[in-house]
Amino acid sequence: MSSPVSYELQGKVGVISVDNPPVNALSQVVRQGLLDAITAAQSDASEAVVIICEGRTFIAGADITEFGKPLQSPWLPELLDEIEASSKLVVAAIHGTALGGGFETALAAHYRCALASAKVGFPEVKLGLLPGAGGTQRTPRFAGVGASLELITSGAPITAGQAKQIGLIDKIVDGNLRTAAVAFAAELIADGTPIRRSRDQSVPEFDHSIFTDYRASLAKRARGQVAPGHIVSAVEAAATLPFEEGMAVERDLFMECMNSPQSAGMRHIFFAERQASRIEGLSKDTPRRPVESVGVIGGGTMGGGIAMSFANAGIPVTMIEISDEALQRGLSIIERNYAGSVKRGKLSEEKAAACRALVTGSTDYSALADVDMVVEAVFEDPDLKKKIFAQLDAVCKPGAILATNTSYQDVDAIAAATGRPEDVVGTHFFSPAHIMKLLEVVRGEKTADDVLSTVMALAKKIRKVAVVSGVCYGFIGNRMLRPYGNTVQLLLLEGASPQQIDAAMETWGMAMGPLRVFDLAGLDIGYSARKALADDEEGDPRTYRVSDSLVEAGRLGQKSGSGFYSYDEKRQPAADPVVDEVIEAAAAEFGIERREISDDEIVDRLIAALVDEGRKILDEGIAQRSSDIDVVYIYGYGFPVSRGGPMFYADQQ
Ligand code: 3H9
Repeated sequence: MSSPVSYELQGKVGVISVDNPPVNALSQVVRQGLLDAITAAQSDASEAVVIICEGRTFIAGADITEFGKPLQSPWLPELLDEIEASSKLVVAAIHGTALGGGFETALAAHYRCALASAKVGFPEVKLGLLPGAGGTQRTPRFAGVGASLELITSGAPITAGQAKQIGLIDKIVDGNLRTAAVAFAAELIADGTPIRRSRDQSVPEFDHSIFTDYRASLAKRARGQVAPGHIVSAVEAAATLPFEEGMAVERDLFMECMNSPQSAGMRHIFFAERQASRIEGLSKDTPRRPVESVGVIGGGTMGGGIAMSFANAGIPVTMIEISDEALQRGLSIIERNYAGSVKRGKLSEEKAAACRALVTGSTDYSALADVDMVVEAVFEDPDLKKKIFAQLDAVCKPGAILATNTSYQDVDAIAAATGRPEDVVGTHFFSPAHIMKLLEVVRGEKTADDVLSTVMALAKKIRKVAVVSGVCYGFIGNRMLRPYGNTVQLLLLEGASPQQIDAAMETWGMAMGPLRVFDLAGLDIGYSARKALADDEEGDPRTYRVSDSLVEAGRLGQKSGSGFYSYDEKRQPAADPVVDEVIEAAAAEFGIERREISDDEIVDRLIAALVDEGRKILDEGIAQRSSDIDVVYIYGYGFPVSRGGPMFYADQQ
């Protein structure tokens, strides 16, 4: 097998080229190839060496598929030491994304040039890791402590221009990268520029309190995660110890993270997210329909967020509402949201204006005659939805994709209201739709393959993580929420308080405890849904008596100022003795003797409720694979990514 790394002389410059698609990850053969090439360069006619990559990107990091397996030589830190020790001046030439071990390779080179379009960074923290090949030691020597802590703890890449400003890139080049990099290397030799090894640089002055401050803020921002704190310790070692000793500290901390269940969970999600886009029985080259314009029906919170998701990706949207007044209200919510993003510095004024301009409105369905796709986002009334789909069938052009944003309803029944059920699909967004990453794509019995394949590709374009679900009440996520909610109600009756349940789940890692979630969503929603069911379908009264009593007392959740908690004007929750009385009365009604319940029992029973339903969902073929369920819970329900999702967590236990 030929090596993915080639080496050739171009005049006085030796060019090492990595070609390991898709992202030039540093698998063992690449590391070996780099080692062979840099070794060869030491004794040939070259005066300098350029490291460059073929394909769409510079090295995007260590090969994550090798993690958790026995180490194979050469080990990346050793290879990078060899590169840094080179007696010939080494230049890294960056395009695409130089990430993690990829950027560490560039930092081991003596100089770095990059195309302006390139980005660099350390996403390791998102895998529960820290840079383990000198990144925490070399970065502060060029960029200083503050910028390094920001770059490495955030995991967010920066542009080549920003990297140049903080000293991580030496030159921004344009045109052909190889030509420019070879010219840069030749220029450095001609100027007699000395070899600059990071290990010989000293870390610029810093204030020691920065480490304490970072630790304190990360304890809040990255609650319960090990890697961010370890990153601070590794950077502190870089700033206070000689290079070799700092490297040893980094190595120990890296190995600790690598062997942690947190990193295993986060690595699982990295691959699960990519796996989720694969649809069983559908080949990669299933044709796709063009989607260059979209209609959204309904200008409420959901419709507005969906419209923004498309507009943010440059896709024009026509929003339909029943009256001019409702339309104006919908459009002004969008306006406000964009203004808020500008104010928070998330979006430039120009970009916000451009996105906003892509959303227009109408009260007439005929405005949808030419759109490529429509997403219906009206409230959960099955008859209304069917009526809307019959109307869409009448006005939309042939081949338009007709999607419903229902959270629960039968997509097949909605599709049957049209004469083209093959064009109908579910696209279940999560609120706020312009922010939440999850999109459940509901495959109806008759949904055409090209419709499904189009929607999955479109999801990526609008920066959502899409998971395919079959048709059932609540699809994957909301269906699992039902037994979870039922168990919460039982725990209340048996002796736990709302505060205890929420605290136990939040300490365990959930973004928000279940009772606060219920209050946020509105207790009346489940109440009305249940009241619409026949008596024998309502289920075990122990699983809803407390909530129902609260609704009947006018406590609908945050929106009415009280639910399981009382809320002040800033929507801060406070325990309320009235709720305890409601719970105690319900427990007495069912003859349940309340007892002390441990936090562990709360967590175990609630997670088991999710997992049991998840297993049924798998058995019924509603989810394609167990990791898809994990992706749904991580991206849609605030499940802690460091636990890898409910199904992964259960497998680990
Ligand atoms: C590290 O470097 C540790 C070191 O500090 C220390 C070591 C001692 N490995 O995302 P895409 C696959 S930790 C293996 O769809 P995009 C991916 O699974 C690493 N495989 O493309 C997918 O496979 P498939 C730090 C990888 O264009 C395919 O490539 N680096 C890796 O949307 C395409 O991926 C990172 O965390 C990898 N490192 O985005 C960077 N990366 O087609 C992780 C990707 O079979 N990668 N694959 O599903 C990314 O963020 C994105 O892939 C990237 C491209 C932005 C590069």
